[in-house]
Amino acid sequence: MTSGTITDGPALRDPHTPDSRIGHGADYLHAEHTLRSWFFTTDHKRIALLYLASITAFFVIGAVTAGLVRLALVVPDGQVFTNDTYNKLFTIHGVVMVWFFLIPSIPATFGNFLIPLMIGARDLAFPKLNLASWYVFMTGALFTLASVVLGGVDTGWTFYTPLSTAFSNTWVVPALIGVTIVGFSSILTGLNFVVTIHTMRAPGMTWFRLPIFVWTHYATSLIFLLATPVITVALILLIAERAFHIGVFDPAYGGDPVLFQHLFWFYSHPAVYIMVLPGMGVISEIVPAFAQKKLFGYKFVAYAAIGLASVTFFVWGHHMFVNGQSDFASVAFSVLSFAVAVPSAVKVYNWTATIHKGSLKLDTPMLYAMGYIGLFVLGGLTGLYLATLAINQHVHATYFVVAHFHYIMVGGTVLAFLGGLHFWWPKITGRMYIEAWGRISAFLIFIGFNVTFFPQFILGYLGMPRRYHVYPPEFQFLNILSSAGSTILAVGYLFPMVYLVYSIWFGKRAPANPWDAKGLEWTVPSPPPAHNFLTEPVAPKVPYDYPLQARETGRQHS
Ligand code: HEM
Ligand SMILES: [Cu+2]
Repeated sequence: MTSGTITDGPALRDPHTPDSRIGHGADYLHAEHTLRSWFFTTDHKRIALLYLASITAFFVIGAVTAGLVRLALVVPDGQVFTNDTYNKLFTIHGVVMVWFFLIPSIPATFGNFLIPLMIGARDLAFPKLNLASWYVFMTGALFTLASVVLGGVDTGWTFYTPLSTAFSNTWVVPALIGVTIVGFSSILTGLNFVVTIHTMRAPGMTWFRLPIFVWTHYATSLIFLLATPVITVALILLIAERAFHIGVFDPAYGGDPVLFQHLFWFYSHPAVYIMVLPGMGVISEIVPAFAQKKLFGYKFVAYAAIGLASVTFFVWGHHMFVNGQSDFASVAFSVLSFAVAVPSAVKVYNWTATIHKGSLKLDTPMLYAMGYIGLFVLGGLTGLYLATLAINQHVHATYFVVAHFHYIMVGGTVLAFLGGLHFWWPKITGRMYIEAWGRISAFLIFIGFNVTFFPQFILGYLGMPRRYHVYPPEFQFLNILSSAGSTILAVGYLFPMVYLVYSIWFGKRAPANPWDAKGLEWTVPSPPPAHNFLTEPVAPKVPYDYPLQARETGRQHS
């Protein structure tokens, strides 16, 4: 890091800052006020907030379309929307949630905000590139949303050929261009994180003193760098195929539609871990803080992040068990998919062991963390069902799959995102939210989520296909239950949007470390100064230096 400039408080301050601002610490929020200072900022913390605002807006679009899909499914005869509108609704929902919410959510907001603070750095390695990533992201997202305004897309978020090339009459090309552009943003962010973590660590911040949050973002960045180019190429080929019939995927021109699925899932399965690993990083920070206990098996948790990031590249074929690949390939992909359970289970066991005999504080972030662990376990176990060849035959492309991936992605990523948002909210904004409201909405979300998605496991098992809105009347009860749950869930999501925003103006001022948490980000004031550290940061000798540790069990903390 650029030590030397970081010596003492006053020396760090911008000489042009008026004295009145130095009065309240010239924190990053108040360092400058103009709109220009936000849209051309190179401060990783401000860029994090640009992302936070953007992904929140996209989440709202995704949530509203989900609500409409659930509304349509209340009746079995498909009379609420036309077939065409229904297809467009679930496509927008999936596209927006995956590409514009889930993938950027934790890395682009908390990763951006926290990685430099956690490793004791002034900023990311390439601050201008960081700002450029946000502009690239917004350009891509607006391209795709333009296709919605023009008339919508009906291919599903997976853009499978030949539907997306030969049969769909909708605005596939602008949607694809947007998603392709957003991929570049991921690549730039991944590059920035990898270089930052390698080169900008404060003196004494060795690899095995890094918070797990940083480890998981390192692993995620490797996936960004290695997998995203593949989807970029696949989507460019798809655009070319649709526009010029070049014959890569369309059999009529000598292409192969299954090839698209290989390329798509070679990225999109690892992308599941782009969504899940950062969430695991968040949980690994929250659990020790609210148990006041060292993270159990730190090194195993760190290795498990790299393990997951590696194995995830070898399982894409589990999406294609019934779409034409050799039996040998299917067996291999099935076995490899089971292997993913090992590092996942390592993490779950280590969080559980950290909670065990801890001195638990059940504040909002911890409620989210515990909800996360439960839902992730259920999502993960049902993944093993799907990886089993014979069971997959039965439940492929049914609501069982929809339930499974929502347990992983909403139960996992979204709960971790909300847990992290509450955990670091005092640090980000300098204000406390009202704890009672936080707990109420955590409960609503947990209950609403399960009422929405658990019935879908049963629906899928009974044979209700995904992406259909006309279904046999005997499935109606479970569908109504699911739609009712989604209403509770929507209220649960709405609450934080209100009370968190309220807290920005009316919340109590936050101390530097409201949770007695460890980690360098808690040593700086809330909100942090524009330049992060007023004095040279000193890396803690042990990560997660909490008072309690797992000695009672007779095991040595690693
Ligand atoms: C408000 C809660 C939500 C409800 C009620 C909901 C409902 C649905 C429904 C009904 C489908 C269509 C399934 C089908 O027919 O194939 C769907 C698909 C999907 N949802 Fe959600 N969802 C919700 C939240 C989310 C969230 C938060 C995410 C991601 C962050 C997400 C990601 C997806 C994806 C990726 C698809 C796949 C779309 C496709 O198959 O084309 N959902 N969801
Ligand atoms: Cu997969």
